[in-house]
Amino acid sequence: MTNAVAWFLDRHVDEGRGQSPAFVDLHRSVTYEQLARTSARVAGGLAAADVGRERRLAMLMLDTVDFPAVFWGALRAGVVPIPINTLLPAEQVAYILQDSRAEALVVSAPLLPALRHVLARLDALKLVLVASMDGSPAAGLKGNERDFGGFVAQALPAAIAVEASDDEVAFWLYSSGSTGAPKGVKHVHASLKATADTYADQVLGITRDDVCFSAAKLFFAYGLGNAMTFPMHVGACAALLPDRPTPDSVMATMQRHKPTMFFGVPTLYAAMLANPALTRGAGSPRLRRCVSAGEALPEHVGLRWNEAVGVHILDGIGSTEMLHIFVSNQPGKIRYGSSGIAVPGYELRIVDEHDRDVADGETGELLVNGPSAAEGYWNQRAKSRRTFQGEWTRTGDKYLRDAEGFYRYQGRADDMFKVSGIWVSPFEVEAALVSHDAVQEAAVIGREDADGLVKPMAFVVLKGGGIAGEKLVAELQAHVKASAGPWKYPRWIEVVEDLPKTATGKIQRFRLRERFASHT
Ligand code: 3UK
Repeated sequence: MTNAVAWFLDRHVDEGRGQSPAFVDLHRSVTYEQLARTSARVAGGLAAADVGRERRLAMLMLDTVDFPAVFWGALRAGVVPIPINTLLPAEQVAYILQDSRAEALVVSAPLLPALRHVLARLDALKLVLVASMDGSPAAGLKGNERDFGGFVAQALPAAIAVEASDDEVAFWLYSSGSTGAPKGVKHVHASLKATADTYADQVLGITRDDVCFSAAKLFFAYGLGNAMTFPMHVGACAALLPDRPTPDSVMATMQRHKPTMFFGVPTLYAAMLANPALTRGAGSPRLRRCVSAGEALPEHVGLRWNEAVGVHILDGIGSTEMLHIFVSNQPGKIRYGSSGIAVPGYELRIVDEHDRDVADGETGELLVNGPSAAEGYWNQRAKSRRTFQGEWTRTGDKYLRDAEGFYRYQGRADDMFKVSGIWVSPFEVEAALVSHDAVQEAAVIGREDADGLVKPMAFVVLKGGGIAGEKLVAELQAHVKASAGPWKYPRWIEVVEDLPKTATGKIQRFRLRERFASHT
């Protein structure tokens, strides 16, 4: 194989499917041929702007038809796109831009105002393109900012895609680790097709007639497969929703585009079940597959969804490091409350602390061997060596294999946890809390809410040993939302006199966790 753009995009045009719809969003739709053309112009424009091969292009983009145009345009030119979580505070986006030394940035217009103040200090950044939501010229641009649509219209299309080997790094995704700073995960060209050949073909059974809708956004590895590479693998279509995925916005999208495949996170499934407007098919009479990933799907959510909607949810575990799902429930082979079995093409081991395989029913760390493992972390040699050990990738997840051979999630090997499918590092929330004047010390754990879904809970020691009124609690929550990220705020805050610590002063979060019925 060569450059991944040849398989996912150009092949469809060459084989006469150029007029098939590829993506549709709230304002626009594009065919495979239009996407091929636009991406060729993006590639030509990048070359003209002297953003060279192997240089990085950051994408802070909401889900619109421009997203695939930028991603494939970059690959066509050999430029490395880096989709970034659009929910991150500006400082964290700045960290990623700096760490990756991105030379170009494409930013969705609604996200620009909050980001502007950090852009000036990024020396490597020489091209800032602003994409409106509907393709009209972006308004109110300042300094060297350029309208993305204008950039595309003026660019000369690149004649051909650059040659790339299967093993060449194609794109990066940033993943947050337990020590806070996110790590650039480098993925090669062949990995995109590997996830499509394994999970999309053999678990989902995707076909050209499918319409994919992922509530999880394209900037996540999960969304990138669900709503971009999987449909493009077979010449199918994806419906994109740039807005926040609430039960209402998701159901409206289901009714409008009648997808056959829907991808969400457990929190969203639970919220939709709580919505009285939920009907069979969740608004789409053609719905045939529902997928959940990002965190464990509580058994009762799966069962209730199947009863109400009439379609099973396939829970599966994936990671940014493995690009997509490698253990999954499969049509006709579902155990709710488990992550399922190995996806064809992937091998699994569960090992103890000496890397010896454990017996069925015993808990250990899950290791995975498969074709889509990342090449490593950018500029993080020690972490790369710890995670990518020869053919095996360490997941950092505790699992057991039950008597039937199904893999059951038992929590993280570290203190990290997931909220709405997105990583939360307790360190990061604690740092945000102690940056508030009233807080002396803080410890954060994941705690299950009434639906069995994990949310942050904080234990804080106040300066001067005070107690927290409702006003202070609300203030601390707003403070964390603004400085760490909106999904990271503690839903519960308990004031304590001191925190449990080891002799060396490390907070013993497990002692706090023991007080709550959470397995994380
Ligand atoms: C946890 C799960 C239990 C687990 C992802 C699908 O979530 C994805 O990638 P991330 O890098 O996080 C990876 C970690 O998330 N996890 C994910 N799915 C499940 N835990 N049950 C699940 N079903 O700790 C894992 O190590 O954000 C999901 C596809 C691609 C992805 N990148």
